[in-house]
Amino acid sequence: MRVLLISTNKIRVPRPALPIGMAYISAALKHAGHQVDVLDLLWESRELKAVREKLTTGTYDVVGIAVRNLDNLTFIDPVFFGPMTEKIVQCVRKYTSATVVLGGSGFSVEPLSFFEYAQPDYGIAGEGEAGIVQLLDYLESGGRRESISGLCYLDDDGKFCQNQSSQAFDLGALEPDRSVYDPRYFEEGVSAASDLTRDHQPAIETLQTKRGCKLFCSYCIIRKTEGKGDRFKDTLDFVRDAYLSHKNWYLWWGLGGQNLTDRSRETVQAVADMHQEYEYVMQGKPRLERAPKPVTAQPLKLTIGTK
Ligand code: B12
Ligand code: SF4
Repeated sequence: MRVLLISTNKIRVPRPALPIGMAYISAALKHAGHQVDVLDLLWESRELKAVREKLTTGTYDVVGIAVRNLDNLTFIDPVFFGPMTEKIVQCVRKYTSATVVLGGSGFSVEPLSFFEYAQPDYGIAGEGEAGIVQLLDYLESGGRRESISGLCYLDDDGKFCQNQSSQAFDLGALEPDRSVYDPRYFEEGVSAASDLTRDHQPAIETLQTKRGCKLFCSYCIIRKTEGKGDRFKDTLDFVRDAYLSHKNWYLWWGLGGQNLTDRSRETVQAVADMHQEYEYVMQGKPRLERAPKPVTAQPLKLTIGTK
């Protein structure tokens, strides 16, 4: 099927976040044989005009809308992103007969409320790789909606339903489709200056070492976005991923306060073993700094070769 993925994230403070969720969805769709086109609204000053132009110049069976943030979580200047998503859904309906699917961490935090607000055909709550492919299979060939991972939909009586997310996706099975990243993300000056930022900073490449968490901190949303329990990426799969993304050689560690677990330490050690520059990471610093020297393929190839 022909799929358009739209990233709606416009936040440039403290810096723009690469649309890694969309990159994983794109990879899963392409892997399943679908055609994928993307529109990243970060680069568009007139969002609806950009959506309309995309919809009228291409033909799409499905439009997937990635909602990373529901709001900006900023007390002094709160912004809710629901209205823009709703308008995009309406725009898709006006110009095409494509099926509209919402997904993303923002959507997953409040699937019912956001579904009611934006009124898509479907939503996928939680990680989306399995669900989006199963949904397209269903749209093409029929079957049971009840078995689609994380699917949100209205049943025949108009009642909202949300399927369990299967959490069966193997993080090592797929690299994110980095072709969806606009090169402008990596230019200085792409972030917006604010009280929070001292200077302009380019985006940071995000690499996932695991999904989910085995802990249950009451305030945390990870169960909704990634699921319960730790699912680690194999160390060498991570190293390969790190190599593929090495042009922007930053790693975030302990994202959003997530624990540096023993297994994650093993992963960092694998990277550190390859590059002396990273030794200090094991001394407990929270973040890897930009490598002083470019990463070369040779040691990585050797390490991956020992798997
Ligand atoms: C890492 C992270 C950050 C890092 C980002 C670093 C970077 N280089 O990207 C930092 C610390 C900078 C950050 C900042 C912010 N973050 Co943040 N962040 C996260 C975190 C921990 C992981 C996000 C991530 O990368 N996940 C990995 C990808 C692969 O997963 P994903 O995006 O969820 O995508 C999957 C699914 O959602 C789905 N999916 C995604 N898109 C689509 C599209 C379709 C069509 C479908 C079907 C499915 C689908 O499938 C994907 C693959 O499985 C989440 C919490 C969490 N664990 O989810 C919060 C989270 C996303 N952040 C949040 C927020 C609010 C922010 C800030 C606004 C906070 C602030 N005031 O500064 C900023 C905004 C930054 C920006 N420019 O957008 C909220 C969003 C919810 C909300 N309330 O709006 C979250 C959920 C945390 C929370 N407290 O609730 N963040
Ligand atoms: S990710 Fe962090 S905050 Fe969330 S449950 Fe796990 S340990 Fe707690």
